[in-house]
Amino acid sequence: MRKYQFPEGFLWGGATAANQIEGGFYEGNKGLNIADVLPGGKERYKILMNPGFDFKIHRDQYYYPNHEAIDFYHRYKEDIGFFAEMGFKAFRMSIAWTRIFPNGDELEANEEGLAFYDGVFDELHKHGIQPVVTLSHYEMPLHLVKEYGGWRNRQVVTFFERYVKAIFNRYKNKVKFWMTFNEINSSLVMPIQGLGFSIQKEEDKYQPTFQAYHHQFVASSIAVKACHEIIPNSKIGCMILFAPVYSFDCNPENVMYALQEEQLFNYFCADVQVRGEYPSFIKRYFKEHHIELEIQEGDLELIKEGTVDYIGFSYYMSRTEKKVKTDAESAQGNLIGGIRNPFLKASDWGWEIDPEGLRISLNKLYDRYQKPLFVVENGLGAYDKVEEDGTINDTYRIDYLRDHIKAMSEAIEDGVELIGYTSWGCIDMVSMSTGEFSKRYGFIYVDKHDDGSGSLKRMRKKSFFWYKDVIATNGERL
Ligand code: BGP
Repeated sequence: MRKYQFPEGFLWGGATAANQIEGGFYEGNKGLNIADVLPGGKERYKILMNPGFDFKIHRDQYYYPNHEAIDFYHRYKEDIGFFAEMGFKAFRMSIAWTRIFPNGDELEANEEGLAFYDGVFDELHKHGIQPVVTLSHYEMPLHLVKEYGGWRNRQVVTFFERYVKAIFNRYKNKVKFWMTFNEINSSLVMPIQGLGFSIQKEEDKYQPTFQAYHHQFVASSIAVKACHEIIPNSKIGCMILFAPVYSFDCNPENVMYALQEEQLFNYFCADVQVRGEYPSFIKRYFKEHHIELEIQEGDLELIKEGTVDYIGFSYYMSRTEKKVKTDAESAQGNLIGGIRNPFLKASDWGWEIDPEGLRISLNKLYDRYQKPLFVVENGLGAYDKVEEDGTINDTYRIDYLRDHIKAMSEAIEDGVELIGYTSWGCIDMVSMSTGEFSKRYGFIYVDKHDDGSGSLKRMRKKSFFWYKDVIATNGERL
């Protein structure tokens, strides 16, 4: 039986995002961000996928059903204690941009916000846990959305530069691992969260989206260069949602379609941030969709210089595609579309489960970029049940994670340089795509429910003890 081995110093841990765990909605002079005003429940899923949602109209109608999320803002010491008990080497979190610049366009940073994250980083270091920080995790300041139109407006590059330089200078002795925009490529299907605007008309889908992307690429390059200048030995990565695209069959038309989907969705953003230039395949796409970017003097040089040190990515599923498909064939629940794969089972939310797909993803990404990889999200959203005796037997989650960890070990054997694994949702939190609590990912159960009720009590699940053992044996005991 092959031993599943991982390199010494492998960064085992867990991942979260400010808007999904912190709460502290208005505390510490925090401003509202996009995630704060998206509704919970099924409404959210509709809005994320609905091109017609306009913040100018809806902005004050919705508030997160859970201003307190899981109240990490007040309970972070307790939660970090749990992560330390599991033996975490790394903890992925985001800094909420609006704790540091409540509106996003201020000149001075908000000291209360800076002080909060000082406390979190100090607590992590007390337990020997590396913070891995996402600069923007779907948490763009609402003011920049409403008053500037999100990333379509070039001025946002300046505001982002001010934000990242403030936090790099403040935390230069506390944080070594950074990443820029969470799942930057997801805006190709869900622009609201990443780019801060929604598509009102089909023809708006192209020019504004790719111009906004250009601004984000420039901003990412500025952040990478500033990070290296301010924090010696820092590692800053891009972060993409990666789902390998399978052709439904060996029909060359379907294979070509799958390749084009893979190029655009999986590689376009990463190519720019990793290779430092627009990929050749995008020229035809721009021509066919009448996209002409407004590129300022120096932008392309900046993008060339500001390439990332590693590729962080989320992996939940693969995607199966064919050129001509019917709605009836679609893979329900997969946020990124595609059709059902007859060889795969799906989660309760329709996300297809494909551990081999993670090995495929790692090989594809490493073959393409030959830079270190970091799996910064992977996990199973499920309905967990607290038994009479208080135990939570999430054996299904252990099975899911075990299979994905084995796939990572195989990929390392294949020659892939993999630096860490921060399982998504190491503690129960608000689901990004549905705003629900019932979609649980954590090793730690949080007593909070979709109707907002609950004591917020934390409880260890069966997977808590299993993952602790995985980390203690550096992945050998699965
Ligand atoms: C990713 C996001 C995370 C997380 C994850 C799980 O797209 O980066 O924020 O939420 O999806 O998604 P969900 O919470 O909808 O199950």
